[in-house]
Amino acid sequence: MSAFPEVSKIKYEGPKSDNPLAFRWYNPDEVVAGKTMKDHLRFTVVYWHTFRGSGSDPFGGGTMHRPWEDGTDSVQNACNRARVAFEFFEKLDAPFYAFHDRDVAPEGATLAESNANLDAVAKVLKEEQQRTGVKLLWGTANMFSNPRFMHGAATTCNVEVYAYAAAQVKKAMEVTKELGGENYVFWGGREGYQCLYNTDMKRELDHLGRFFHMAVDYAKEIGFKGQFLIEPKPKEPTKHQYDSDAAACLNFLRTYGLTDYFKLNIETNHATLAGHEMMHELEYAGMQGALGSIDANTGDLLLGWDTDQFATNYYLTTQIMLVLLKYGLSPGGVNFDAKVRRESFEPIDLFYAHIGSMDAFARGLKVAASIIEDGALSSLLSKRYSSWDSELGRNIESGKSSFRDLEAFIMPKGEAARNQSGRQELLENIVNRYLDR
Ligand code: XUL
Ligand code: CO
Repeated sequence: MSAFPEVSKIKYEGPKSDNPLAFRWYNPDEVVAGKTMKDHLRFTVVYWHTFRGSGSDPFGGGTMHRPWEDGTDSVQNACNRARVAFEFFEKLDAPFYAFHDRDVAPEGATLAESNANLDAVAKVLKEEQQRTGVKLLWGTANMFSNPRFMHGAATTCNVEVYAYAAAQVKKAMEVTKELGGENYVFWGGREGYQCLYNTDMKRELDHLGRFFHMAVDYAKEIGFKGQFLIEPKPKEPTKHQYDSDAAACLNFLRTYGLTDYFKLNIETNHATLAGHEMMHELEYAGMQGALGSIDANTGDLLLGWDTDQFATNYYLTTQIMLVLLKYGLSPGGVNFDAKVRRESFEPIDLFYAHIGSMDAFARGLKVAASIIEDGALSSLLSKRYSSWDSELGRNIESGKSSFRDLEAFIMPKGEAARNQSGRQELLENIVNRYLDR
């Protein structure tokens, strides 16, 4: 029985279409900058918001109308929900999905029971993957909802909780491998602190480093070839998350000798919570060869928390695609870690939300590709640094110059050459011009 009988497979109809259940920009097989849109964007639906989101907020309970739910936390309901999820992925033409272990299967009374539940649902997920061709972008473990993780998981003060977390990740990695997951994500959950009086930060970070090394060792042992990703976020639920931003994550990975094994999964709303533009976080990760994947969403300027909204702003998606085209994304994807508003409670709203954001990214891709192809920004950028293309610049960049050499160069001149304009407004106008096309 269909859960979405009023929706057939979403198709591309072009920018003039006013059909809300059609793509206006996302045309999967259209080639842009040498690759199909489908291969550039690798759109991914998240299980947690889309199929487990209740619409609750700190002021009120769930609002979502999900007629396929039977109201129980049974494995049977979870298996049925999995079939509904794949009907959604298929109709939306989304090539990937992503999940936490506890989104897809209910937690049992013991770890063994939880593992058995996960295996039972994973069997259905595998069947559905084979039936539809939809693939798993990444798996992860939820180590933040259960009260046992109140002090964290890999940074907890309770060594038995640490052992539990290790066993949970071990299982989540096995299931991710079994389902052909192309990546495995670690979002810090409750890895951070609320109060420094009760926190041994050095000891907690050492434990986190050990945890990741054990994950790397276990991946080698079972032959899991997926990319490990860390997802930065500065706060929420803790007041200070250890994986605060791309720079903090890379510093951590370098300190603990983990840079060869991890890349970053950059999320828009996490970037802005950290006081950065998404473009900054992407560029910072990209320039160090550590851009792995993105969690595509957006925050609200007027709300100071992680609202996880669907991104519909072309300016934002153009900026994101400018960086993704520069560094590439595979084996990562554009993962919609986004939820419909609690007032948008009907199943059809899930389609509107995803279609709109897929279109926004497809449009951003096309605009960014034209900007890059025409060198519209890069010509002014290289001009801005052209003084470094001189002998003086080359000597500094190649490490040949000393303070004495630079003094000997500049002293006879008495003053440095005149600066040139940064042309910021012109560049912003150029981006708008491409968006107008
Ligand atoms: C939380 C968040 C998570 C991760 C996966 O802010 O973004 O959903 O993406 O654990
Ligand atoms: Co996320």
